[in-house]
Amino acid sequence: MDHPARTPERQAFYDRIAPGNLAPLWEQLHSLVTPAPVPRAEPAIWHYRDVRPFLMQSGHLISAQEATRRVLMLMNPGLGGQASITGSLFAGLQLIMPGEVAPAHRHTQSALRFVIEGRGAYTAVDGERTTMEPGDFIITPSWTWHDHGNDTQEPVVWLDGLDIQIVNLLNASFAEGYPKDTQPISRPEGDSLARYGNNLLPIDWKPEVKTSPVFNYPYARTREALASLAKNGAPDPYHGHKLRYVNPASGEFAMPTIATFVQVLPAGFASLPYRSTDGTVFVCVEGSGETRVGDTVLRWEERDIFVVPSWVSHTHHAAAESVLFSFSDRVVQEKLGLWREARGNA
Ligand code: GTQ
Repeated sequence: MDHPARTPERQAFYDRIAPGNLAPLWEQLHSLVTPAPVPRAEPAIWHYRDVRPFLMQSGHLISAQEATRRVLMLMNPGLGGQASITGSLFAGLQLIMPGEVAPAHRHTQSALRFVIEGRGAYTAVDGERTTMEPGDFIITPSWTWHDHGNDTQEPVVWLDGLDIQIVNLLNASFAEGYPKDTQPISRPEGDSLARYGNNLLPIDWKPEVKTSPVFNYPYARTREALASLAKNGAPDPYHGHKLRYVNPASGEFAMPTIATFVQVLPAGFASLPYRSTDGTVFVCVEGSGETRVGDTVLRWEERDIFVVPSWVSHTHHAAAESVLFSFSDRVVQEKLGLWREARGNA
């Protein structure tokens, strides 16, 4: 749709009103209110084998202590240097070297951690530590104290996903450091999972926050569920066998601002075209294959990270049996009544 002609008389008017902080909507209406999403984010992939050498170099360049968080941000090439992987979400790869601590702090941004390489590092959230294993999905809820540490002999790397752009859009960012590097531990490891993660809840417990009380969803359990699904029935033609991570106290997504998912695609499986309004970040946890995103083909293998922007039709093709973890802002869009999806070529 064209905007109306810009006659000299109209231009002179626009120039007269500009100093008064005014502008004509009719010059911009159709780029502001578009008939369908026009994401600036592009389909993109980060191959872990290419990124890992840079991550390890960063490990010698700066300590986790000095950096506070040693993270290489995944910069969507369409977003012009904005620290985002989609229009609304931040992603980065965080490295903790043996013996290091990433000092305790808290912020209103929520974070997810998806463990990519190494095992045995810990993250502590509000008085409880959890040991990180590859494929674990770990939550740092808004405004909770958190520090990370690595007492093992190997580097540990995880993918961070944060709602930084959402919080900043709303100008609701608060952050502060803890007076010490590590926070005191008040509960034994596994306490949250035991209390909240077994389809049981403490009798008098009432949730006080919107985030799941389970803060580590261990991969071993997730993988077992996926294996049973794959054995017990046919895959969905669009998603394969796909599950969402839930908050057991509410049945909602595990986090209030970031929706998380995991799916298994059988060997040789090719999904039908699908699109939705939530730009989505995928991690290949197991297997290999490719995802066609519009005209772009993204070929992935284990530990690769790729992004499908909002409303771009895509299909997955799994060469081997594959597991994909993913996250998006779907939970926000659903709460606001904005989320849409389309199956097939609709
Ligand atoms: O681990 O607390 O990737 O505060 C970005 C900001 C990680 C963290 C990030 C953060 C963190």
